[in-house]
Amino acid sequence: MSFTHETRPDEYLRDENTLCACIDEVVERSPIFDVHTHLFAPQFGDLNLWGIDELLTYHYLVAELFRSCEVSVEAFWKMDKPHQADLIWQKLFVENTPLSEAASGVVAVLSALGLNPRARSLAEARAYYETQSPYSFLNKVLEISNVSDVAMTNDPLDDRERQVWESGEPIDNRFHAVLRIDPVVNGWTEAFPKLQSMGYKVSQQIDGQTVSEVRRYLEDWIQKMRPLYLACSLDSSFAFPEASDRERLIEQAVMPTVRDHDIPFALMVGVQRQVNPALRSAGDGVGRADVQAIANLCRAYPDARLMATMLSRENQHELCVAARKFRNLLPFGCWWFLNNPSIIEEITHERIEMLGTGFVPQHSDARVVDQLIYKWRHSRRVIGQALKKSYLSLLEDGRVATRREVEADVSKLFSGNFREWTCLDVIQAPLSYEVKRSKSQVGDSR
Ligand code: RAT
Ligand code: ZN
Repeated sequence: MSFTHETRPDEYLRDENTLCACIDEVVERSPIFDVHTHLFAPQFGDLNLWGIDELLTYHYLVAELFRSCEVSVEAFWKMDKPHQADLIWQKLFVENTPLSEAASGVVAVLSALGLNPRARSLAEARAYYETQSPYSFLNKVLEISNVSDVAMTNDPLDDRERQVWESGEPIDNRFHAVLRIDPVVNGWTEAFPKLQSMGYKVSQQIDGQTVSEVRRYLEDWIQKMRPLYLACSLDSSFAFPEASDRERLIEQAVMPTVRDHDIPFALMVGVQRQVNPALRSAGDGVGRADVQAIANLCRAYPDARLMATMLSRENQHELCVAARKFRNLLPFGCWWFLNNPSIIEEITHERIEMLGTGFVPQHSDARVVDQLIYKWRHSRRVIGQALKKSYLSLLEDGRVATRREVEADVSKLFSGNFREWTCLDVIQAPLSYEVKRSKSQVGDSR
């Protein structure tokens, strides 16, 4: 008699081998909700990046190129994308062994697609991609990586993106909007003329009218995009409270809006933007930040749901401690420079030890569809390792776990915690959305 997943009786995992085999299997077949990416649904046309040239010109690899050859940064930026990709392939994959995380990731993608990762040129890969179409390729990648849902990063101030939202074209429902507010919060001087051109009566000075108008902007785009959450990256100097435009905007516009709409606010803290501007998108760095700023926000807004990821490895333990103190804080992901297997395993284990399963272990940060394949293959593997360590120590301590428990825990980590945090089913239903919106009045103070 064969059992389906639902009808199979539960099973005690009494010894190390059975336990580890079960964790491997469950981790492998549990679908992922990828909570932070820079991917776009195919409806966004050219913003939907995929294919060998995009894969190889990923800014993580661009940064590595300049350490592996003498080409000048200026000469590189003058090349067109296929030539940049050829150069990166030659230097990082043909002349060197692709051992770094970003480089070995490309190898994993090529192998998964049946392409030769030792090829001397990109001819075979280019010929393969020529035969693919955006939709069927996307479907293939989502299937290989077992990713069910993808959160995008959406900026209404981007003209190309705004057009798609304004066209009202339905978006592939595996993709979910996330309203990114970096330009407003971090670059008000450049952002306010843009908001003015969109009809918002804002001024450079963050006065009462400007605050109301920023709230109107956020409300309009919450209506249009139905985002899962609002997100902002913050540099390592981020403090709360502080005397700054950034603080005024967060306190007077962002927090009242997320509270009224009952939408989480995700803080991504610890970047040092453009430490080497010549490298453009590859020129950002990392700095240790102050977790107190996040704790202060959690304390000031106990009814807001906050998510946080921090870029510095040194901040991870303090972030776990903050999450133990504030139930309105959900740590998520091993962000960017932390998205390396050795670090993901360490951080995941640390989080399990301090938070049980109350966190979101990883997001891919993929910019190119194909990257889902390697980013999730690598992350799944090490999240599985971290889980095995914890389950084995539980076994040693005298508690035998069951298969259902493993399934439930993995499901929380891979999608359930995030779905619950974002009230996914509620927030995406237009009716309840209207109800929430009616609570919201521009100009409310906290
Ligand atoms: O990881 C990245 O690709 C970075 O360039 C950033 O985009 C970062 O993830 C961010 O969202 O700001
Ligand atoms: Zn990102």
